[in-house]
This record gives sequence, C-alpha cells and structure tokens, in this order.
Amino acid sequence: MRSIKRIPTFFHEFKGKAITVVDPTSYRLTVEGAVNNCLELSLGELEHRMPVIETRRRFYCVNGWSFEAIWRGFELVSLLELCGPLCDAPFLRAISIAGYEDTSGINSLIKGGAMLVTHMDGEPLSPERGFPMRLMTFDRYQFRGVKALARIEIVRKYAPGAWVRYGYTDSTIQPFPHLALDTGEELMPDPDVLRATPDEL
Ligand SMILES: Nc1nc2c(c(=O)[nH]1)N[C@H]1C(S)=C(S)[C@@H](COP(=O)(O)O)O[C@H]1N2
Ligand SMILES: [Mo]
Repeated sequence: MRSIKRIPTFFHEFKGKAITVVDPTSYRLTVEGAVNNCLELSLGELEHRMPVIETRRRFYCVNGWSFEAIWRGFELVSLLELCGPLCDAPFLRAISIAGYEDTSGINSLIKGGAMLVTHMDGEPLSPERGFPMRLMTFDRYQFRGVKALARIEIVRKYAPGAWVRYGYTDSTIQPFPHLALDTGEELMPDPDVLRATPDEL
C-alpha cells in the first residue's frame, strides 16, 4: 500500500490533543431531526441495511492539496432512503464525535455522490482519517466532509459549520492548480468537479 509520509490531516477539534479512538463495538451513528425515521445504527447494522460501494475518487482541500484513494462505504442517498428526510428540511448537519460540524444542502450532497466512508484503500480508516466513518464530498472542498462522524441531523435552516465560521464560504472546487499528495504533482482539478453549482445556502 502507498504510504503518505505527511498527511496534512485536519482534525480541528483534536488540535494539540490526542485523537479519541472510537470503540467500534459501541459506536452508533445517530440520524435525527426532520426525518420520518430516526436511526441509531451500529456498524454491523449499517452494513446490513445499505449496499456497500467502492469508488476511486480524489478529494480536495481548500488549502490547495488533494488526495486520491479507493473509498469504500455507503452512498449517502442510501442512508437518506432509510431515514426519509421531510421535504421542508433541505439541509444536512453532520457532527463528529468531538463536535466538528458542517451543514450542507442535501441536494448538492446527493448530486456530488456524497458517501459515508469506512475504508480507504481496502483498510478501515485510521483514527487520523476519521475512524469509524466519515462523510465525504467529492465535488466540494472537504471541509464539508466530517470525519469521525457521530450524528446527522436533517434541518430546516442552514447554520455555519466549524470552518465556515472562520471565513470559508463557497465550497465549490475552484479552477486552480493544487498539490496532489499521492503523486507529488501540481494538477488542475478534474474537470468533472468544476461543474458543481455554487452552494445552495
Ligand atoms: N471531524 C473533522 N472532520 C474534518 C475536519 C476536521 O477538522 N474535523 N477537517 C476537514 C478538512 S478541512 C479536510 S481537508 C479533511 C482532511 O481529511 P484527511 O485528514 O483525511 O486528510 O477532513 C475534513 N473533515
Ligand atoms: Mo481542508
């Protein structure tokens, strides 16, 4: 397996502290808010109730780097089918085990093929990469994707997330070169990801 020497891993809530390592047997993903069915699912239940998919995608950080890997997990749309968001609640708020959060438009997440990722390159995510599960967006900057995901709330109102409060606004990927950490090259973003519509906030 490739090893990336320096992961510029962004784990805002654990800055200067040891990362909490989640016990996979007691882990539950909670889904609540404006939904037909509230959910509280273990990792086994998640796997039992949703198809597992795998995809090779590049993710982009707003700070000018990107990283491609094979991601395994579930399509967000499968989870939405299980919980049934109410039609007057267009936003999804994702919250990590230690409180990092971000809110996105549900439609933009679906359009971009957002995933709940459990594995990277065939291995369970490391704690640094968001064990046991992370939300990932591929046509948005990754500050929209919450690592070590604990809770999803379907909400009626947008509320700025952790990085948005520091001034990040539009999360659509911009047509500038970035450093691909996996190959060491300076690359332009994949044309596919440049077609995303601006955030619907
Ligand atoms: N819980 C949590 N998730 C997070 C962040 C964070 O600080 N905390 N940072 C985001 C940002 S800005 C990026 S670029 C990616 C970094 O993912 P990586 O550590 O796998 O490189 O995680 C995203 N998800
Ligand atoms: Mo980022």
